[in-house]
Amino acid sequence: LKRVADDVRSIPEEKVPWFPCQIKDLDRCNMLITKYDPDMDHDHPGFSDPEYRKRRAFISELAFRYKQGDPLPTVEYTAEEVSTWREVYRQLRSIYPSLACRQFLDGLQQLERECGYGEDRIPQLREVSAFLKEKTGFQLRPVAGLLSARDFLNSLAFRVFQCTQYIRHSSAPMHSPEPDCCHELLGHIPMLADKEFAQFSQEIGLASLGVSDEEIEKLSTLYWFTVEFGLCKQNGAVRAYGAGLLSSYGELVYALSNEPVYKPFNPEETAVQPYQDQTYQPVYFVSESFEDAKIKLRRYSAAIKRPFAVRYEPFTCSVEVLDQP
Ligand code: NLE
Ligand code: FE2
Repeated sequence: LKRVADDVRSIPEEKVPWFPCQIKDLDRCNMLITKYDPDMDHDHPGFSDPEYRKRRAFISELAFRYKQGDPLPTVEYTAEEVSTWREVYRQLRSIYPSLACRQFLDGLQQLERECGYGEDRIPQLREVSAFLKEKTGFQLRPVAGLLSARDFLNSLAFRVFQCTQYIRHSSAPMHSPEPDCCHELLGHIPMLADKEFAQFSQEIGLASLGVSDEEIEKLSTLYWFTVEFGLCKQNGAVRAYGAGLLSSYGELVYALSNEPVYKPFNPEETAVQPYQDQTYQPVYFVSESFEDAKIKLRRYSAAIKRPFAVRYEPFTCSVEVLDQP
């Protein structure tokens, strides 16, 4: 039996939080967490740089105005921004071959060959989105900053990746506490070009639709220690697959040194591990393989209880809500 989201919301004994059912509903998934942005956070390297804050406000405006289906905005990056990108790209590129997982290296090579990735210019979201669409069906949507976990995860259900477009402050190229285009373009995009990873990302998204705040908190903690900061074994060595590591020279080197604590990845334990979002992680979870992390996280997501089931309908890019059989 088919139901639409509005019916589900009125099931009397279960209060189901609103969730997007059509791709255009993502226009409502825009709740920002502003605690780390340069206007709010006194420790942000851009806090006392009015030029930087003005630039951020300008780029934010492009994201606020964006509606699903609009062409993605292009940004003409300044020479200073390009030079920050160059520094980040050059440093990271030199250590990827020995520290990044195979799937990441494959994706990055394709982006360098087919999508103009390199140190001389910052790729535009528009061209990257077109590239991903062909590889895995993922598309990008501009976002003004760090999004709430629910809105971010819900978007993945539609193979939409919400992507920041500003760049980190030039004084701190090696680590940023908030996402920026270096983090998205270098950390996330190469992984999203992998078919299996894309499928797995969408499944996490589908699992997040309409679940309680407690479940969102656990799911986003798992996301944090895997998709953002995950390590895996590959040919006997530990490698990074998490985007937060792959976009931060400082933390990538740190995570693969013998300083931090490693724990084996286990969703039940990982989901309740307190995490650090201001500086390097005190603990990293290592999976036996990249595939192992994927299977375990997928199993965890699939087991989250809901009074209904969802099915993604690719022809209309919409989610069907079904009675739990
Ligand atoms: N620490 C990451 C970086 O420097 O690129 C960003 C993490 C965003 C969750
Ligand atoms: Fe991220």
